Amino acid sequence: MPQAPQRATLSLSLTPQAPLVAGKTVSVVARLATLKGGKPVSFDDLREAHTKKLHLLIIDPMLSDYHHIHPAPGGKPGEYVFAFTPGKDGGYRIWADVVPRATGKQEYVQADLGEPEQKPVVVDRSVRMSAAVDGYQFTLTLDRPPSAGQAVMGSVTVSKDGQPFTGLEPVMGAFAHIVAFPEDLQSVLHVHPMGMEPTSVAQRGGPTLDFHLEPAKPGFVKLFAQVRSDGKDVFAPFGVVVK
Ligand SMILES: [Cu+2]
Repeated sequence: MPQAPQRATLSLSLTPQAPLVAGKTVSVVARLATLKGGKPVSFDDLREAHTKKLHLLIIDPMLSDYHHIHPAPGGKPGEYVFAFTPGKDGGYRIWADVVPRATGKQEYVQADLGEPEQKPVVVDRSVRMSAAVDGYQFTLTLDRPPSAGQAVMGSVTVSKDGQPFTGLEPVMGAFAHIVAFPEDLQSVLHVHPMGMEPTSVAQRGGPTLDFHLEPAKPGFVKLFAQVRSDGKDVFAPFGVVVK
């Protein structure tokens, strides 16, 4: 069972170099620092997790435009830069998924990018247990109706042209990454399939990826499964309601 993330010990600030406009790429400077004392946090202060030291999990308030980005170090200690092309106008919420050397524990550091939405946000709360993306069909199954504070076993099955797909390529040291966003955007969950993780780029996975999920609160949760095939990342969206 994945360990519950640690309370944040770091702060994250984000400075887009231009206003966010849907479809337009903007350069963003991110700064990581310790909450106590504001000391810059550089890559040397972070441990690698899933082949990267800093994963940014990015979502819009309508839970429809998810990005997973790995910034490069910037010019100053604790500074990082990345290019971001929003699919939507308005603001985004970002979590830095990191393991500080100081604690050795995974934590999610939250910050907002761009202007928060002025008008009330309408989230599509429909339950979606299947998705068709880029010619792949994805099916999500859960071993029980999800309820708050209880672990649920999930599996995502991938097929192509009606056949089970077994050509999933390793992506960030796993055959898939599942990220869950509760609709209140106060937390995030990043989990990986159970079982053997790929040890070489030549290995292939699928069709079924099993994982654990322990939603903390009741309400609507948007899930994204990220897999890689033919060198291209594919993101499959699902929607579940936690009791
Ligand atoms: Cu990542």
